[in-house]
Amino acid sequence: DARTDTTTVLRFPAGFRWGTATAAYQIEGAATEDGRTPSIWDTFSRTPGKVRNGDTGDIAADHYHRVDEDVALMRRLGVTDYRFSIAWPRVQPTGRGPAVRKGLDFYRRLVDRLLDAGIRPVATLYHWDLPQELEDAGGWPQRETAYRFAEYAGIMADALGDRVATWTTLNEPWCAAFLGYGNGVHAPGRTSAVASLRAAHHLNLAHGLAARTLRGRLPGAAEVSLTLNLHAVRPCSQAPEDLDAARRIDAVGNRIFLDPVFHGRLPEDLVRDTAPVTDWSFVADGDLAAAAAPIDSLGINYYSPSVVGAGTSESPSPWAGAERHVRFEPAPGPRTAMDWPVDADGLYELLTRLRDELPDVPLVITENGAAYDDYADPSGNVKDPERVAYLHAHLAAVHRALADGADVRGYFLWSLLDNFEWAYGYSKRFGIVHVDFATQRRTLKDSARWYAEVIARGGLEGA
Ligand code: GBH
Repeated sequence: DARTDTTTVLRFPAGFRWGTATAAYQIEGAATEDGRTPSIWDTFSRTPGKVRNGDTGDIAADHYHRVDEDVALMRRLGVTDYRFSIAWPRVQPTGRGPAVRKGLDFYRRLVDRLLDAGIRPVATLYHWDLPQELEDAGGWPQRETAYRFAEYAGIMADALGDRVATWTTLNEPWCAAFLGYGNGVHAPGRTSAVASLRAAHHLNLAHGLAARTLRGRLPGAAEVSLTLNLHAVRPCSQAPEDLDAARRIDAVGNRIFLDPVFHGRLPEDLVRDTAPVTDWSFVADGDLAAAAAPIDSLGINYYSPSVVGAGTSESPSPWAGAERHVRFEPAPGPRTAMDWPVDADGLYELLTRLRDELPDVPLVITENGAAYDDYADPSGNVKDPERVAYLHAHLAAVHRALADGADVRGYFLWSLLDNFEWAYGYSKRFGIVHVDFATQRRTLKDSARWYAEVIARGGLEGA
């Protein structure tokens, strides 16, 4: 028909990895089963006023008891890869000492089911659920936590290293440091600029120590990675003071991780900007070299860009002092249910920047997706047209970046399932599979069927 005549296919490279992503605390539930102890997110979500509607991850999407069903769903979608995270307090409840067998067994079972289904497991070691005991001992602002993390990484490499091909140390250390310890919107809910900078440094150190441990204990072909939520920062004008605002956010949002991890150094301008907060004397000799342990790829989570100019922002702030110099402007155009702007060009900008700055580092989109309300049509189909449009636009941006030389190896859609959306609880739905939390019934949304078609054809229908 006329439509097929005018439709071209934006084809992705052979071997491109098509995945979905989730995180342990957001889907597993079973918060007290089989020896799992509280993480900082259990404590935080049980503290009145921290999470919308008082929601917790106690049950979540009950994935702990529904592994077979959830892997079967992914098999229907045809994904090649599945990115999940391991709950540290399930495996090593106090953050120290020997592993709990039942905790390891759960992940062994998950990985076995994935391999049976022909789906490549991609494991993240830390997606924000620090064992509460380690927080009680000081949490990420203390360097001891980095050593504990490297030990836990070794436990997991020994337990699953023969079957998990890709290991990611940390998910979004920016959020862990600055939302957790800076503005307190995430667990553990502390509000201290110096604590957030110390946390960022110890997360970099933890990443590097864990990457070295993994490298030493995994088979040669295994891939070691890190996932960052890089901020696509745009100055609102080319005026020097607006450019300087963008530079500050780039320093404390992006280069604070990129420079240690890929170059073994701290950004000089960051050290200067944060002089009123800290002299960085918690950085010991050798830390930055340790943070720069070689890795095989960089994961990028992208949702929306930030437009900034000279001015001030509210406090408590996640920006470690930059809020006294930087104003965030509402970006124009449509928004998701999170009120985040829909702007696929930001993803293209990020990927081409990394192509230029880190030309030898393979890139993987480890999260991209959107929250929208869905609705059932009269025949019970779950409709989510805005999500399909969002995903289409962002995959087209990835395709454009590939065509322009960015080395993008895969795309993981956030998220497989509706889940516990952190401070928003269950009020925001990111899944391509609808979850009725009262019954735990899963129903594919239109976006899931659309994604399955994209994967099957190896690309997008263009205009
Ligand atoms: C990811 O976080 C998480 O990895 C995932 O668990 C989560 O469910 C998903 O995204 C959806 O939220 O803080 O001023 O810079 C993304 C967190 C949200 C952090 C947007 C940066 C921008 C506003 N990012 N946020 S600001």
